[in-house]
Amino acid sequence: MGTTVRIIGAPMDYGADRRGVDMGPSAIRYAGLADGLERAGVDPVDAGDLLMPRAEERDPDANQPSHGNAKFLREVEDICRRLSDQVADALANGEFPLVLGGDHSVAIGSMHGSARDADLGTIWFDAHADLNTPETSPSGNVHGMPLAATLGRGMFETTEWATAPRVREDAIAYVGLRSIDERERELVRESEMTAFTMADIDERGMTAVVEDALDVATDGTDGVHVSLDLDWLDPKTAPGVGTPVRGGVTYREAHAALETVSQRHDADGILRSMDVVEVNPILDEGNETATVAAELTASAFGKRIL
Ligand code: Z70
Ligand code: MN
Ligand code: MN
Ligand code: MN
Repeated sequence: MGTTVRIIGAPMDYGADRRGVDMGPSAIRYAGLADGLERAGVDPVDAGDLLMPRAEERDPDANQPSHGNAKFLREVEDICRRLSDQVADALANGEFPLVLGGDHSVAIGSMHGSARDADLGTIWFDAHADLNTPETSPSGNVHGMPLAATLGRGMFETTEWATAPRVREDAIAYVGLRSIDERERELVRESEMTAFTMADIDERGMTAVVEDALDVATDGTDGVHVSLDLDWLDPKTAPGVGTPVRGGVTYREAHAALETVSQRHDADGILRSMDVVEVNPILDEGNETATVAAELTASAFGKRIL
């Protein structure tokens, strides 16, 4: 019997400016996620989607004053609390939690759930650093803040997410950064995280960079969380995202990256949880981005060409 992968849909769009990422879980399923996982040799079980109120019914600015400009923070917290429980449940059942976003603020919940009983390493595949705090964010969008929330930075110091100490800052590796806000740059530089940018990938090649990222994420940890933001890819390959940034990774580099993760998992059993986020079907062309998302997920779980 192979690993059971519990698919948890988190159709959350409170963290982003553009409506549409709430349709991500549905689009990724429609693109053949379960089939791809079966072909990879794992057993998918679908837990369905978390229920969430529609953004139109809520006031984006109804935050505690202590949380500054972070829009819909109360809603994000409520959903991430429930998501954290689902992720922890899956792990307690011996299943692998696979979270489908939704915008990237869902990672606050998945990492919190995954780090309850383990020192967690993290690989963050993203064009963006997602390390803004409510103080530094230019947009107020929480999808630009999940790592800051998880690490309890700035105004997030007083939130419950700051009590996830087993997310190990020094075991977080970014891969593919290319769009960092001015004030966020300092936060990245001052952090204990390791940042591999697009320049590193150009210079050294994707597989060498991902091997290094895996070394960072596995050093002294019990397991690795992989967070895959589809805007990591070049917009020509993944046009259906809210914040496309040119100069992203290619289809082949992306597969090489997830295959490298999967090979390390085959050898050492390192993977613990994963999220696939920021697919926006409204902005997509023929569900291409969701299809790439489903294919890359299958690669992460061991699907091979031959
Ligand atoms: C910008 C901000 C972001 C994802 C865009 C953008 C952040 N740094 N994150 N798309 N997933 O508004 O904080
Ligand atoms: Mn992101
Ligand atoms: Mn991004
Ligand atoms: Mn803490």
